[in-house]
Amino acid sequence: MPRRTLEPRFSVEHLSILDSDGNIDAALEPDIAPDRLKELYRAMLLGRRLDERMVRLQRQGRIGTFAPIKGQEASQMGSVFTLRRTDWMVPSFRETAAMVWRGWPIEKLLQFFAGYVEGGQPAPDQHDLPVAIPVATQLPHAVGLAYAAQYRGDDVVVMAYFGDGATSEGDFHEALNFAGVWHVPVVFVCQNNQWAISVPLKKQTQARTIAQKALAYGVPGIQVDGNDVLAVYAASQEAVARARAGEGATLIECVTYRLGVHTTADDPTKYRSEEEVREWERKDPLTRFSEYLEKKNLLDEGLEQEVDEEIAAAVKRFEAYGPPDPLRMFDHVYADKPPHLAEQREELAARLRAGAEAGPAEPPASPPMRGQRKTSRWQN
Ligand SMILES: Cc1ncc(C[n+]2csc(CCOP(=O)(O)OP(=O)(O)O)c2C)c(N)n1
Ligand SMILES: [Mg+2]
Repeated sequence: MPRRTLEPRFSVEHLSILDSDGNIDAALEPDIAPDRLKELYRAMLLGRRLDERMVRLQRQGRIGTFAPIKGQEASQMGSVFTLRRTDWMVPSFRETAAMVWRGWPIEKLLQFFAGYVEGGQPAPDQHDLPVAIPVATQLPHAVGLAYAAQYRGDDVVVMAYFGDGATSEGDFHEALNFAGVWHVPVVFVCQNNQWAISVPLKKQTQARTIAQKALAYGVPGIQVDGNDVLAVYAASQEAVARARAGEGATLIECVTYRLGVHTTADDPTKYRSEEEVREWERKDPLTRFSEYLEKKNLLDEGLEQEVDEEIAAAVKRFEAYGPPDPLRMFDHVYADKPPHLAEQREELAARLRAGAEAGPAEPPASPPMRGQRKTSRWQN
C-alpha cells in the first residue's frame, strides 16, 4: 500500500500590522475608535511606568520579589482589551498591565508582591483569577472555567496567559487537549518573550513556532508580532469572537521580548548579550504605538504625569497598610489544615510572641522554619 497523506501540510500565519517606525499596513488596520485607542495607549503607558516604579520599590525594600513586564505591554494590552468585564482573565505572574486594566487596584498588586494575603484576592464580582506562580498550572484551571461556563450556558470567554517556557509543561498540553475536545471558549495567549529565566527559546523547543503546538490538538494557532499592539488586538478579537460563537479555543503566540530582568532576583547579564537587548529595544511596543497615535494626532499632553500621579497615590495607599501578618500564610492552603502545617503555624506564633515580649530591640521574628529552604520562592 502506498503511503497516503491524511492531513494536508499545515501552515502557521504570522500577523504584523504596525512596523517599528509606527507605519501601518492600512489593509489590516483594525477599526478602533479614537477614544479606545487613547485608552489602550494609556493602559500600556501605565503598565510601563508602574513597572519602573515597582522595580524601584523593590530595590528600596518596600516590596518583595516581582516579575517586571517591560517590553510586553502590547502583548498584554492588545489581548485583554478585547474582553468584556464579564469574561474571565487568567493570569500567570507577569500580567501587571492586564490586571490593572481588569480592575485590580494598583495598591492590591503591590500588596501581593509585599506578602499580603489580600493582594491575591480578586473582588467578589471580578472575573479574574489571582497571580499563579507555579508555571502553567493556571491553564487547566482556565479550561475548567470555560467548561463550567459552557455547561451552564454562560456567555463568557476565558483568556489565559503564560510564557514560552510554560509550553514545555504537561499542564499546557493537557489544557490544550481538553480545550480541543470540549470546544470550550478559551483564548490561550502565550507571551513568547524568548526566555524562561536563563533558558533561551531554542533550548525550550525544537518547534519552529509555539503557535503550531495548537494544531496537534485540533485548535487553531496563530503567531503575531507581540510588540505590535494592533496585531495582537486583531488576532485576539478574532479569537474571542470565535470562542463566543461556540467555535472553540485558539492559541495566540505573541512574539515579544522581556526587556528587563526575569524577576528582581535575577541578573540577565549572566546569560544574554547587551546587543540582543538593544535590538529589541528598537522594537519597543510603546514607541511604536505612540508614533502611530502621533500621526493620528491622538497623543495627549501631560499623560505621563497623570499616570505617574495615579501610581504615586496608589503607592501611598499601599504604604498606609500595617505590616502583613506572617501567620496568614497558613490560611487558604488547605480547607483543613494538615497537622504538620498546624505545628509550623504554632511554632511561628510562639516565636512571634517571644519577639514581641522581648521588645523592639530584638531582631524580627523570622528565622528559617524547619524544612524551609533558604532560597527565594522564585528558583533562579
Ligand atoms: C512548576 C514550576 N517550575 C518552575 C518554576 C520556577 N520558574 C518561575 S518562572 C520560570 C520560567 C517561566 O518561563 P516562561 O514560561 O517563559 O515565562 P516568563 O517568565 O518568561 O514570563 C520558572 C522555571 C515555577 N515557578 N513553577
Ligand atoms: Mg518566557
